[in-house]
Amino acid sequence: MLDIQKIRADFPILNQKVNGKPLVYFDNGATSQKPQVVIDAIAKYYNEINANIHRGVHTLSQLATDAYEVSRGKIQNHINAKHAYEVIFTSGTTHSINMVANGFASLLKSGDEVLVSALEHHSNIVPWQMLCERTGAVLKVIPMNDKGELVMPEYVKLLSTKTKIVAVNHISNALGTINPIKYMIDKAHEVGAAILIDGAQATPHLKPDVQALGCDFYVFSGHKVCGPTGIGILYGKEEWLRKLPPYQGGGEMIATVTFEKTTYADLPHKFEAGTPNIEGGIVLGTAIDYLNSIGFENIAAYEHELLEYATEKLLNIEDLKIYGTSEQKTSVISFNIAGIHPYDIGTIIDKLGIAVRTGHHCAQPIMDFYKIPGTLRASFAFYNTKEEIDLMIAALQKAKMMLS
Ligand code: 7TS
Repeated sequence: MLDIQKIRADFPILNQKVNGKPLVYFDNGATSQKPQVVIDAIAKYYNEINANIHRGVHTLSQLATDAYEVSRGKIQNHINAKHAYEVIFTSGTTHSINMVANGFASLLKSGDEVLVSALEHHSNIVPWQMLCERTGAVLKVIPMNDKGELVMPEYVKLLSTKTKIVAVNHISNALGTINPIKYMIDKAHEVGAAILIDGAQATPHLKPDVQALGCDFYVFSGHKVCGPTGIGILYGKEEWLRKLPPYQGGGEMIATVTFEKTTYADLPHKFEAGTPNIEGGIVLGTAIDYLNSIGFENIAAYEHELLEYATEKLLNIEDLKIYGTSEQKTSVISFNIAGIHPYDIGTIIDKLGIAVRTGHHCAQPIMDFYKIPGTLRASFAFYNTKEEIDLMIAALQKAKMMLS
């Protein structure tokens, strides 16, 4: 059992009032709030060890380098990567996906196929479209059903020896669907395709085991797991990271440079050109430690309780429809009230202190599927409470009265 009040005390922002009302922060899918240990670790880095890494012999540079590499090791342990050098620091999920898609440009030819799913965030669609435009490869889409689940028999039918890479999210940001990724990874490998898992929405809720999953790439963002913005992870299997060309050229990614030829540094540095987000990399390790101290099993169990509680309460509101009713679902609820634009409701409940996201959630194809302009999305974290859900329900009732 989690002591939620004790956990809430770790997050100074949660004590705030917004528009004169206590803040109810239900936009965790967009970004998580930060605990004091993370905020302190940022200050500590700049107060005590700020220096560039991997280049100085001086003490501060060594301290910063050590802290950065210790953090890489923490991420390695957390996701159970075989080697620390399979963990590449990036600026976030979007950057990680672009790095892989860009690398595949050297491996694809006209007529090859790339599979994405109907449930993807734009950042797991657009880089693959760009890759297809560059190479003449064809983008194919794994369809979804009304419940917001991917249709596995259709996925299997789409796979062939033409499929070179599959890119699918672990959890949908717009609907909360948890996809059967282990099955999808195994099926991709049966036809010799690589597979990238977008873990941006999964990593706040569960601990992925990349070796047990067997995925070729797993990517996520620091800011959604209680870490800072501007830092993220690209996990890649060693064989793939060796095969892919570097994304950017510059300092720290080279072994030797002459005007005739450059040879690249070994992993992970081959993919980490330039001065990275040093503080972000170090503090991501602090954030992961914090989440592990709470425990992902506890987080999942408690968030599931919040999901069930909120789902039941929301469905009591007349004319309210929930989008995304998969059996396997995380604590994300997308919904609309008939005849009222989600933006109007979002604006009114913001005045009452409730922060939810409104719109297409960077997943326009999902909105097109349901033929709606967007939804309201409440996404819960382990520091939210049932009392906050009650406040949201009351605010929605009020908004509905005002707008209908
Ligand atoms: N993939 C998924 C599944 C996401 O949910 C997001 C961000 C991204 C990729 C991109 O992550 P970034 O950190 O590189 O921006 N999702 C959301 C969201 O649902 N609301 O705001 C951002």
